[in-house]
Amino acid sequence: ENADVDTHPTWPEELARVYREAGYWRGETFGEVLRARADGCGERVAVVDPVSGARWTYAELDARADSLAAGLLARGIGKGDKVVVQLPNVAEFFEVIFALFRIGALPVFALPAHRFAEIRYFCAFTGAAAYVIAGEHGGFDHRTLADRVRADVPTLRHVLVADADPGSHERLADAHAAPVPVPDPPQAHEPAFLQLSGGTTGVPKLIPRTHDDYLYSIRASNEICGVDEDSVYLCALPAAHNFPLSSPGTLGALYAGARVVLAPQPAPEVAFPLIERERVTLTGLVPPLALVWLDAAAHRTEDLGSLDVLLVGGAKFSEEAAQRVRPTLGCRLQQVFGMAEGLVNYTRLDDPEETVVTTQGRPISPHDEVRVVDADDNDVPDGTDGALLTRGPYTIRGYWNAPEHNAAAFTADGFYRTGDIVRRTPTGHLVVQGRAKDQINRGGEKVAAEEVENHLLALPGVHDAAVVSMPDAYLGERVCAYVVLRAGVEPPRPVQVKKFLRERGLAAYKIPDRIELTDAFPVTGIGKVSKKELRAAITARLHEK
Ligand code: J2J
Repeated sequence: ENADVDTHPTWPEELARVYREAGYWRGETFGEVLRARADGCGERVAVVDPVSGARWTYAELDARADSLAAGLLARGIGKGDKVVVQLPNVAEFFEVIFALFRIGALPVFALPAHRFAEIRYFCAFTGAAAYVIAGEHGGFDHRTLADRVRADVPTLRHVLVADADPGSHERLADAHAAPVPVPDPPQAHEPAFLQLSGGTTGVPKLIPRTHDDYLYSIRASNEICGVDEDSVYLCALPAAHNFPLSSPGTLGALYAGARVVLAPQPAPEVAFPLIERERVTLTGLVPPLALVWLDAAAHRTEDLGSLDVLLVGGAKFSEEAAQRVRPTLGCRLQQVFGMAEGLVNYTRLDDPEETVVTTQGRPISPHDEVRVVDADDNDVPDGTDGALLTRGPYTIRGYWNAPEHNAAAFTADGFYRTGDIVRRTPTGHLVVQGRAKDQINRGGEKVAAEEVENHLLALPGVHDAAVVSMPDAYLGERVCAYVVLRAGVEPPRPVQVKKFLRERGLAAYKIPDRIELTDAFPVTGIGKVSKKELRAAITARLHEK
């Protein structure tokens, strides 16, 4: 599984030229952007971390990125190396990623919820040279996990811990050194990092995003969401996720010379006081959290008057909930339908209210090509449901080192098959109608059915497994696993199955919420497991009660 060479398809040269000439790709890198802000507005506060009390200015963040870059180079980490970054919402996240951007090493963005199964895979698959963690987080000791991964992955030479007690590893704070010139700085057309795909396959796919393409999406997002140097962005979702990172997210705020405030948790008890104290102007939430905020706003007393824009995306936001945003939170709503692979759609701040509450927005760029097609890839008329295909100036042409999967996930002419079923309105806005990919969207957290099925098949006594979504009033969907046992096997209790998966090191959000034992799976006409029937069966069962 460990590839020696980095490969992935990229944009054809004639289109790359169009994107450059349109001014989308400006040949600028993230490291240079931070330097320019440090030069232009160095004394302004860039990052606020209420847990550590850090309030880093642009000049400080810039200096920290430089000294960490020097320390990483001294440890033999340099251009093209991969570094798995698994940090919660702490200021160090930014010094780490900007240090890596500066030396041209690629952060691999893990989520705090990931465990041994995911982290070991990211490290092994990318041949990661280092892994950056926060000692303990959410009651879990990442240092111990790092020990296990290190024993398993020979390329992993460094574990850096952003915490006072690094255990058997090295303290991130000790990895800073006197700044040195970077020998071989990255170029803007090269990948800046590997982002995680929501995934539909047995193992997660990695997404190479270039400085050029990502900076374009961020700059354009800032314009669409009204982000300027006076904005204050509250990062309430996990910072490494593509939505809070780039839509317009923390990187949008930093691009604008604005301020990022890091919420250690998205709960209203934590986030509302931060909004009041730091005069937050915009933030992004997944629909279940938006619901919690809407309910909490009725009884909490904090002044949320500074909040101007709430972005909601990652999963479908219901029209009823969308209608409550303005009256309840006193701010404007922007729906955002995006994906780590690229394409991001926003409702516009000047769209009619009807459009804002009933659609998931329209693409960022005039150069985003969007097709809505039937099963034979023929375009369907506006207003008709179809599969969404897209290509454009910030949508990848292929996953990192995944040629076989790329052949299925992209058309021959480079359109990404999003797996989303949408309808296009006459104004070009998209309404998400469903999904044709084998994935569960658990309140914005994506679970690849096949990945969970593979883990279930490792449980002794399991003959077959099929993982499907089941409806849920709060999360939209939850994860249901149907399991067929071998003949004569004593049926396990659901808690035993869940415990088995946890012990294998699967992230908590992927552990099935419900386990259904069955004798056989319904099959389709061509003999495949009919997930449609399984979804219908579990939905009916839930309604029985
Ligand atoms: C329905 N489904 C949605 C929405 C994403 C901004 C916002 C979100 C993401 C993200 C992102 C949806 N309504 N409003 O990267 O920059 C589902 C679709 C999509 C998948 C992508 C961003 N917004 N989705 O969620 O890579 O199925 O990115 O293809 O995690 O989430 O998931 P992900």
